[in-house]
Amino acid sequence: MKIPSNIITLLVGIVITLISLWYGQNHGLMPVAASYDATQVDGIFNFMMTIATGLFLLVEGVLVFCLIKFRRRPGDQTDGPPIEGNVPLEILWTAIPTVIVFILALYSFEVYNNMGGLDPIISRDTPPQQIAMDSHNSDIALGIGTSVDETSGISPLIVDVQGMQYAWIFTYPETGIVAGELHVPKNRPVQLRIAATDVLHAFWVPQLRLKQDAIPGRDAMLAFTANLEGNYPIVCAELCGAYHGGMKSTLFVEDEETYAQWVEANKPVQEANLGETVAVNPKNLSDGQFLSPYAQEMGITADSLAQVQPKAHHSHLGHF
Ligand SMILES: [Cu+2]
Repeated sequence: MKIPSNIITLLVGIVITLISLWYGQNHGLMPVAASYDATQVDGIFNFMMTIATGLFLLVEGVLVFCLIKFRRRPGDQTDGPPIEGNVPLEILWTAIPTVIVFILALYSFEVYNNMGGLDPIISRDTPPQQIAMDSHNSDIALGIGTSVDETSGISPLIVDVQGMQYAWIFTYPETGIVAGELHVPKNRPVQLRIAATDVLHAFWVPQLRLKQDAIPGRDAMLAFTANLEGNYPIVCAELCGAYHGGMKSTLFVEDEETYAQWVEANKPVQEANLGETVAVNPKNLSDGQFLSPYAQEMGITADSLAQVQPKAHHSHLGHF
């Protein structure tokens, strides 16, 4: 019994579709998604992967099939049949990619808009003069703004990000912290104001699916709400000089408590009532006050310091 060829074509089509749908969700090419935005980006990536898998199987399948089916038999010296053009086929294989590209364009625009790509402005909680300052030298705002899902009434954590040869510097206007690592609490909207001091850099966190050029003299922003605790690499993704490859940092997404502890441990010293002065005369401080900024990271409190070798540093300072 011979199975009709259109039935075989249908079955092959179903198998290719099923394999494509499965592989589109199980390609394993992406790192974990640490934000809702990242999940949306994965949606479009998986969709493109599904289409690409189907096309690959179709094109390679036909190729391999034809290689075997239409191979030259022994003793066959004839030419192949002269086939010239096929208008319906031309129309079909122009129309299908056109439709696919249109769907992808609409889908990606939708995702970009959802992420805040059309609205990369600093949130309304920022004082107006700050907004004016941020946009004074740019006609078009760059980056990804706060998305609709992120404007949930929680004031965003604003961090100034400076790219320089060869490091990232993170300044927190809220607490005055300056750090070489980026710490953010989970589920709180974050707005990064990104700039560069020397040459082009690019701020990239694969797990957030976000990348933004850092441009000297021009501000850009990236907004996101991380929803998965963990440590993620921050990579400079723009060749910026000899040590570009070493321009790496880490994004720490932490729970509220861990983040609060980090803020407490890294707050500038003047927060501890040492006044606004840049230089503090240590003679006016008790032992505990003098040593606590240095001992804090070791988990030693001012009280326990006071019990160890009282007046120790005064005796040393007496020589100056
Ligand atoms: Cu760089």
